[in-house]
Amino acid sequence: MRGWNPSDDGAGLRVSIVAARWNETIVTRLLDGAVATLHAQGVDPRAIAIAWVPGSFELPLAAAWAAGGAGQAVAGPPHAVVALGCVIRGETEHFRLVADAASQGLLRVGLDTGVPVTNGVLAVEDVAQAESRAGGEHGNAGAQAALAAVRMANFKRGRGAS
Ligand code: DLZ
Repeated sequence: MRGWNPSDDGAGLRVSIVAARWNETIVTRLLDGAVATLHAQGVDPRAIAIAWVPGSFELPLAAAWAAGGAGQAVAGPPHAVVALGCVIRGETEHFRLVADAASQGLLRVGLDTGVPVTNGVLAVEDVAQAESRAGGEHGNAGAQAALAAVRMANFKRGRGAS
């Protein structure tokens, strides 16, 4: 039996990030984590496009546009799209609707386009939980989504870890 691990090397990749403005302080930390990770993995800063959208509900459509090349800084469509958002439970069922729409929609964009779309959307009970996952004790979900994007892009282009 033979297995392989896609490379973590981001050289030559174009990555689009779509970020939701709702809970912007948290999402900015996710974005910082994602961008720092992409830089650390060797993605050219000029090949990273960032687009803000109103809320997490809008992320799937924005991801679909981004996957098609909208807003890309460097010529050519992205090899991967990273979606960032933060949905915090409120007093209504709207929380569940927004969180489910975002995750189901992002999955569908990836399946429909074949462009890897990674999910850095937090769905949490409160601000404390969000902070701990946006650079706190539970890491940074934006950084994790960015690394997943590099690995999935390399899976698709057939670059294995050495
Ligand atoms: C309306 C709404 C609510 C209640 N909560 C959040 C949230 O916690 N996180 C988030 O990203 N967006 C939220 N939104 C906004 C929706 O995502 C969307 O922008 C609006 O419903 C307009 O379509």
